Amino acid sequence: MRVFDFNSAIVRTPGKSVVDGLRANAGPSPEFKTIVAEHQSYVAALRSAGIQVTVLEALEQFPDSIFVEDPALVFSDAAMLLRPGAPSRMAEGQELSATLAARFPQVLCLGDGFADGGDVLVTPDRVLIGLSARTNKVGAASLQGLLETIGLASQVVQVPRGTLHLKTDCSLIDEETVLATAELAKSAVLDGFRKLIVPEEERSAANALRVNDVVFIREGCPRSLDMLLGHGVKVLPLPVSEVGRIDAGLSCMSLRWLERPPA
Ligand code: CIR
Repeated sequence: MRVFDFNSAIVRTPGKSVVDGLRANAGPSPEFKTIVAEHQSYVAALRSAGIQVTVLEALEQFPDSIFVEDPALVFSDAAMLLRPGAPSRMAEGQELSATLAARFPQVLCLGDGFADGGDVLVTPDRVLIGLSARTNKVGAASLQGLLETIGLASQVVQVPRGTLHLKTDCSLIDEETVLATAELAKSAVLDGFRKLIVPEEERSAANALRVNDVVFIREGCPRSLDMLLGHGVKVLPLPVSEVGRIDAGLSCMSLRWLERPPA
């Protein structure tokens, strides 16, 4: 099985408060109706890729809670509740715990420090954990310990300064290839991978998402689209301009895993 083979996902419906989601830079606020439409096309795209999607209720008290990727990490054998580095997001994990407990054989909890799922890139031979403003050294070390308990090797890497998460700047396209910003590609973080580098004016295309045989990319990034098509993968452009206003993209709106049939 490939690390991007999935049959199950969890998403959360956006609440009206989503327009107050965290963002690093000032700019126009996102429009609620358009975020809802973007979320719906994302869910439809997951379903069209063969995923059974569980849609959780909106949580108005947590504006960023549609970005379910950050407070948890999921694998076939275990789910992990993380400790998001933004204070306003810290309690989002508790809101997921019953859902995860009902679906996974075990739910492990990060003990110390902070770690966001957006800083975690699962690759065939190791899990990369990015140090960022949201994931600190203690959290990364604690996460390495949890991963070890389920037999996964990991490596801690540095996210470029000013970049929200590791996966803001890169995504796994196939077992040997990553899509990345030039800034991340020139560091040693992705050594060993074939790198497809997005043009500077399409930086946000680096947060793509491989799901089974298709790669979701941000709509409106023609050069990145051509590069991926030239690489020989099936690509589905999706609208994310409004979630992009609150620093989000394609990976962050779901938790994805391969649920194995009972033995
Ligand atoms: C935040 O700043 O936490 C949200 N506004 C965006 C989170 C995006 N998460 C991700 O890419 N994994």
